[in-house]
Amino acid sequence: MAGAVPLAAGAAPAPASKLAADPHRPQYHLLPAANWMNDPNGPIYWQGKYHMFYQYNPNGAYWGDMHWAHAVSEDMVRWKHLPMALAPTPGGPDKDGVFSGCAVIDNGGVTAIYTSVNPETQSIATSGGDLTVWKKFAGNPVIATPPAGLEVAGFRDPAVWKEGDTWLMAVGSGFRGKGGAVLLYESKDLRHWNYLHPLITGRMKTGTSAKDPVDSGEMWECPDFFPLGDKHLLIYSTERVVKYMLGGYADRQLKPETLGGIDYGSYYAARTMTNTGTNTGDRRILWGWLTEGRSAEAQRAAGWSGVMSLPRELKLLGVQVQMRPAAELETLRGKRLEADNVAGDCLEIQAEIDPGDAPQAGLKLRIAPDRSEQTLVYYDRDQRLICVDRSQSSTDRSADRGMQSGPFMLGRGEPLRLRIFLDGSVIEIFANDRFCLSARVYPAGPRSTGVALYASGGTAQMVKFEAWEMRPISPDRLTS
Ligand code: DQQ
Repeated sequence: MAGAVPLAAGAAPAPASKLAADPHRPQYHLLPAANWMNDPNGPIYWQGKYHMFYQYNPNGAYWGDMHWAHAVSEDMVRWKHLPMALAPTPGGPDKDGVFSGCAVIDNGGVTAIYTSVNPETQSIATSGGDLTVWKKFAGNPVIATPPAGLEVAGFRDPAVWKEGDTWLMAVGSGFRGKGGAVLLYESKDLRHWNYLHPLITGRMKTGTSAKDPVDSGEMWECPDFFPLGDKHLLIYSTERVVKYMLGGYADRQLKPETLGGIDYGSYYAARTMTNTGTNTGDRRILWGWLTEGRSAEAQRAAGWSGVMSLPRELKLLGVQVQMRPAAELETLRGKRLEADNVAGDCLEIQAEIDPGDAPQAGLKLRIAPDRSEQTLVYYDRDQRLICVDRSQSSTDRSADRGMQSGPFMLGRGEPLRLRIFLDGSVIEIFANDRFCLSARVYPAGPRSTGVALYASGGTAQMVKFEAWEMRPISPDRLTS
């Protein structure tokens, strides 16, 4: 895909051979052939294929000049890059960037709804067939200003769905000094929109004001809103994490009952799609941007930045949001590894651990033969957390070393069930189908690939353990 996009003058592309040899570059996650990517945009199942668009900078491995890049897949796992879908139009409302948004099926084709900048307004573009040719609507922007009388902290990242014959749009927003919000619009034709009211307004903690309203929670980015079981789920990104509200939906307002985290690690700007029309049932699939954990200089030097998460299936179990890796990922499993001989950086691991009397129990990953590097993933019984300790993940001091953690509690007698995907610098962790944390680590040693049980302060027991080598998704992924 990057090959189809001219690089900006002066930008030197990282040679494909360098990228291919980079041990930190994932092998079975979707990412562009080079350069920067961030948010998933408009994932959609259309005419028998899954299409993924995402924020992309063709000029290098840094954020800027936002485009919508495009990839297609038959199974949500193996991807083929296609030419750039949407680029800024000089002199147009999106001249300074085609920011995040969604895609819906309408009128025999696909309509993308996205944010144009500057200023932030909402625009649309239409396509059909293989979705490689897009036409921007001549009347863009379709929403030219935030609602009259509202002083908003931001106005972007539309999510659109249909109720009966009415289209609804949720726009990420918020109010300075108060909190984030999702603004709700309605339309009959995707072109003319009426503002209704906030779908939901958040209340920020007092005294948290920051320069950037996203850091303080005064601005919610990338909302997505949909039915899940007999409830509705809102996901939104703020304060560098993806949160959710689960509740009822009445009078076109969300009545939240439960709040939670979608992922407590290096994961942002999540967005979902349905599998409606596939032969695998009507599933709700979540995608997110795996952010980097190393310096901007290190990213530029590497020539790439950002990775798409693995597809995650969401379900409602009682009042619990269940999150599981999509079953299609099992088709990537290669050689099965014996428990006493597991090593690698391109693996799926399933471990069931009885923490016993150990206040901390889990796994050590990416262990160096001389123990100079290792990453700990464990349940902390007393603190009721799942933690990823990256303090010894890399001897390279430019890599993030911070602890990552999120709230989690095992029931009485419930074992810790970890499902972990290792892929270069990516560690995607699923615990007991109800907790996720995606971490990025950059071990410097080529042989930092060991895996072992971890327990501290007591004795834990491995009840079950299975692991597989994972196959790279496409030999052309690195250069196409
Ligand atoms: N990224 C996009 C915005 C969005 C942010 C710009 C979230 O539309 O708010 O690249 O990562």
